[in-house]
Amino acid sequence: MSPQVMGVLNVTPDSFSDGGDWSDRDAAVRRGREMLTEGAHVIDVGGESTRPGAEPVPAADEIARVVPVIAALADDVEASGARLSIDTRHADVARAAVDAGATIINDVSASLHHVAAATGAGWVAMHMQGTPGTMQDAPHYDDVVAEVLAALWTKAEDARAAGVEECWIDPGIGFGKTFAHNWTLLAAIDRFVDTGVPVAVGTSRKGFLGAALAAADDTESAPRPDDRIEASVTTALWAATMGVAMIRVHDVAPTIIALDAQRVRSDR
Ligand code: PMM
Repeated sequence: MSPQVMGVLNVTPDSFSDGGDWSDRDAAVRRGREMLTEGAHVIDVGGESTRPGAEPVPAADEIARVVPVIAALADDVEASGARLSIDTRHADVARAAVDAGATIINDVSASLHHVAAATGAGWVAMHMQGTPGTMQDAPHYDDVVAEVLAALWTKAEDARAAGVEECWIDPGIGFGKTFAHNWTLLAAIDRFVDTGVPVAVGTSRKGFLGAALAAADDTESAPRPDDRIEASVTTALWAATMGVAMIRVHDVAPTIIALDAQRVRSDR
């Protein structure tokens, strides 16, 4: 079965790829609707950049960015049978977003299961070593797959015990990970799938893809994030092949075309 596609909608001035593109409310709503027509299953609205070194945003500012966009998209999302998620680390933001119509908390801190339990929302527990401010200083693991897997398994168990009915795990590509860690996690993503907890993954436009493209081209300078689409789609297909159930992407249309082609091919 093809994975669900979660389209990224960052209502931020400073996200690494689409920062500033949708920080105007109307532009964000237009982009959300466009992703729905492209076939996105989930629209993931975020109001705080988590790129390495990003400054934290006060919860009130984050709420002011995301809630109007979620509220404006809620009817369209429901009409197309899709869902809204809130990408946040903050309980107040998660609650306000669920009140406005989000049904998934995409939790990059993997600490908000109590909000999911209290609201009945789904919960994505994403792994991060450290915080966005410091996570890329010197990420270290003895065994990155075993450690990330164990941490996420514990989070999923805690969530289930607290009454969360819909729980996802995500290895957090690029969050306190070297490029080598990212590749190792992707190569072993089937071990996460084997837990039986649905797996979400986000590789879209990330730095390790830029570095791989630069190396393949024998150049020092990585292509810009929006020139990493083919590499993003390739890793999305890999994840789908390995049984990942949700792929988080900036480029919804090419990802869905590639996933559809792969499904048709495997159905024959
Ligand atoms: N990556 C980013 C933000 N949120 N959420 C999940 N679940 N998984 C990810 O890999 C992930 C995420 C990176 O920032 P972006 O919004 O600029 O892509």
